[in-house]
Amino acid sequence: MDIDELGHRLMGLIEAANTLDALEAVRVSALGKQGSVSALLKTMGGMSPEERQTQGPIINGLRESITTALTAKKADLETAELNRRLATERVDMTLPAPDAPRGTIHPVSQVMDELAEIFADMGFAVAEGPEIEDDWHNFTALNIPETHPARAMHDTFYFPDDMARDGQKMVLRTHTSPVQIRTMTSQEPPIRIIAPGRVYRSDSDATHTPMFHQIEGLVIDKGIHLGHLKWTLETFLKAYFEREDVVLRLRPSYFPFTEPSVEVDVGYSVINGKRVIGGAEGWMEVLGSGMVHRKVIAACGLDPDVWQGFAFGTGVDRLAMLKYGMDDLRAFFDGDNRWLQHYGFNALDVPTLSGGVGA
Ligand code: 2NL
Repeated sequence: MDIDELGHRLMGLIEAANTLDALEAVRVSALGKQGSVSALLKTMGGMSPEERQTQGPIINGLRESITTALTAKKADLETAELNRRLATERVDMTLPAPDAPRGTIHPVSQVMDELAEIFADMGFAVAEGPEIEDDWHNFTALNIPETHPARAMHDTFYFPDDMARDGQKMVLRTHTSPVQIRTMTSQEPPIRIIAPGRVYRSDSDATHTPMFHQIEGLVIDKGIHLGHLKWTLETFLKAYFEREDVVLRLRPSYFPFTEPSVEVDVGYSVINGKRVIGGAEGWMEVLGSGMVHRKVIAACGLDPDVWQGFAFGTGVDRLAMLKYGMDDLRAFFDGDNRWLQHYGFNALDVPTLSGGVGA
């Protein structure tokens, strides 16, 4: 077969190839190790100089034109393949996006948001403070005597002596009262605040964890009395449990920082063997409270003959359990995703009074 004829035949095969695989087979048959064009190129080694001068350009020309034709055909086939895929493989933009894995708002966070919302409606601001406190803010200013059992080593997490600040021993706060002390010493009354946050006690069993969440409330103004305390707590508990039939029972009690001190029970009914808040078949304790002790007001630099107030405190974790029906406190802090998916809240479920705080 002469070179011209080989050229025509290869050009025909290139033209006829209608897949990339077929084209590759043509390339190998021409330019591969055993290829027809490669064989021609090899013959040049045995030629006389004159023969090489005439045949060389023809053979190299053949190789170049075949290479060029292969490249062009390959580009054509690739374009055709792309066009075919563009025509057949469509993305349906109307399909819903796949669900992204979503976390939940922890019930403690949700309840704290609910409480902030309820108390904001009554004019209370949210106050925060350090979790590492000094002895004065956590105990002394609250009229808790040196000998009080709450100060005992087995109840309170104390920092080592060499971490004392201004001669004050440091502790992990055992309640959020020090936040209220800090507010009283830094702001002018009237004061209406709630102080939610983590607190710590050296305690651990089925119903006690070394860290738990507390919320305290404080009102300081002129002429404040127990009636204000009762109305505030009743309004709060009705809004929180989303029931009008919440009944309160106030019992005399004792706290060093309040006088008189009042323990607040809320009535429950038994429905299908379960305790439900509302009615008065039985009572459970939900809050501690009282009129702020004169000594506490004075310790904060205020005149107790001018300023009075009430305060209350309760456990956020327990409030959450009562409203949302969990029965094991320890699960609150395990970080078990199944528990969080079950009891947690949608991030967009922001509590509002108009929507029902726990909606
Ligand atoms: C309870 C009882 C209570 C307070 C907390 C308080 C704070 C200041 C002054 C006076 Cl700054 N009182 N807080 C008062 C009464 C009770 O908590 O059983 N907590 C779980």
